[in-house]
Amino acid sequence: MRKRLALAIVALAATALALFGPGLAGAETTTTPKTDKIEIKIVKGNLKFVGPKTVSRGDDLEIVNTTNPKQVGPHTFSLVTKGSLPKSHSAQENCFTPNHICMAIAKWQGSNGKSPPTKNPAKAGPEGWSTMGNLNKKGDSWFTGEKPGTSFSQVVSASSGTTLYFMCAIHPFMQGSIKVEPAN
Ligand SMILES: [Cu+2]
Repeated sequence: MRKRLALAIVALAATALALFGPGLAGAETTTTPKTDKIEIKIVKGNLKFVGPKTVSRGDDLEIVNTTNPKQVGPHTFSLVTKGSLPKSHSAQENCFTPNHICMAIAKWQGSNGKSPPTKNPAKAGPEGWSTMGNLNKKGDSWFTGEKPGTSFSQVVSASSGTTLYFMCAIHPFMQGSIKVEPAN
C-alpha cells in the first residue's frame, strides 16, 4: 500500500516538474522560442520572399509584408508541395485558373478567386506551419490583405528534416523554401 502511494507521489512530482520545470529552471536552461522572419520585399525591382534558409522546429516563423498593396497588390504565403510550385512561365501565367495551384490556394482561404478570403490564415494539419498543400490537399496559408505593413506569426510544427516550400498565389513567381531543423 505504502509503496504504491509513494510511486504515485513520485509520478505526480515528475508531472509537476514536466509542467512547471521549464519555468522554474531559470534563465540558463530556459530556451524561449526564437522568431524567424520571412519578409516580402522588392529586391532590385523584383518581388521576393527574403528569409533564412533554415528554421528550428518550435520556433515562431513570422511573415512580414514590407511592400505596398496599392502598388503591387496583396500576397499570400502558402505552403505547397515541391511538385506544386509553378515552374514554367506558362504554369505561372495559368496559375489562377481552375485545377491550378493558385486557384486551389484561394479555395483553401475560402475565396472563389474573386471574393476576399474568409479563412485567414487557412489552417491544415497540425497547428502551426506544418502542411504543404497541392491540388487535392489543403495547406497552411496566410493572406496579407490590402493594408500595408501586415504580418502573421505562428510556430513551426513541421517535422525536422522537412523542407517547407512556399509561394504567393497572387504573384506565382514568388517562391521559396526553408529547411526545418531539430528544436533547440
Ligand atoms: Cu505576392
